[in-house]
Amino acid sequence: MYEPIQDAADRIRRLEVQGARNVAIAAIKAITYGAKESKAPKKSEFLLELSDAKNVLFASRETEPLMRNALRYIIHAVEKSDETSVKDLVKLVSLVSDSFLESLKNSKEKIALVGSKRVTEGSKVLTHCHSSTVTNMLRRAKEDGRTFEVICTESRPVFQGRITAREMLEAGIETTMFVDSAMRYFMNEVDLVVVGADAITSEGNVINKIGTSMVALAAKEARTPFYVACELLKFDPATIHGDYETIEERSPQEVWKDAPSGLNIRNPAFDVTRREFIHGIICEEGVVSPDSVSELMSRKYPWIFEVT
Ligand code: RUB
Repeated sequence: MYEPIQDAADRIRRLEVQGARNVAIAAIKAITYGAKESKAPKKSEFLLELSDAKNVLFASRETEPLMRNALRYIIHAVEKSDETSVKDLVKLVSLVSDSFLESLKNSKEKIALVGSKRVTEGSKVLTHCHSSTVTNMLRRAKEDGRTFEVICTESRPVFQGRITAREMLEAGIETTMFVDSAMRYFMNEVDLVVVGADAITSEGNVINKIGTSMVALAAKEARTPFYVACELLKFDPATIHGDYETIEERSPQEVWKDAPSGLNIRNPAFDVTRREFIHGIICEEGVVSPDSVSELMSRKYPWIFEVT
């Protein structure tokens, strides 16, 4: 949906659009829409508008480097273009946005192709929250003719696990859901854990829905392979320069609407899973070690270090 910037930012903030990939897609479409609506007379003013749009979208969710990388890439293309006519720059935004969206689609398919091979006949696969990359990969394994079961967590406090459960049932995959705290209880039955990611840091650590690091801990203790399926563009280049990825804290209302006054409630949206818990990152380059991500980024996406 191509919609105004503020509308897109509001929908992202309210989680009507959720998951890093969908957030990035909505933001890319919004900036394209914003560019088309621009009345800026000059390139410099057009760039200022793009920068304002970027700031509004960045603020909608803090822990989303894929969105940040995408928007910076698009704006950078305008900055470095020799074109001065705003009309032509609007066309450029559309062109660059479309090619970014296309590359996201290709990565998703490549991840499905590679990762689905890890889903073996008769296996049980556990996932946490809702990752469109993971559900696409599982659908692919089903389309390839394998029978397996998906086990998913609820993902408190806003139950994204229900989105996963619905999608898996629609794909004809046997699915079981349990409360987040039953994770260790079921882990011994599980053959494979696959989760998505919001961010990858320069150390190869992965940031994903709150609770992911506990899933990884339980998987390690039970010796269950733990994989992350995500495109490399979730890498945050700022982490190379020492910055920490900010972890978004959401409203306490999501946890308890009419909580007694005086009660402190914390509601972090994500946590960090250290690389030593991760068997592999399933990405568009194949199944890679978390240690190799920084190097892969410099080889495959060198621009990421220039557009920060
Ligand atoms: C969603 C979440 C997902 C990642 C990856 O959290 O943690 O695992 O964003 O998703 P939220 P995708 O619901 O708070 O956005 O693979 O679709 O990019």
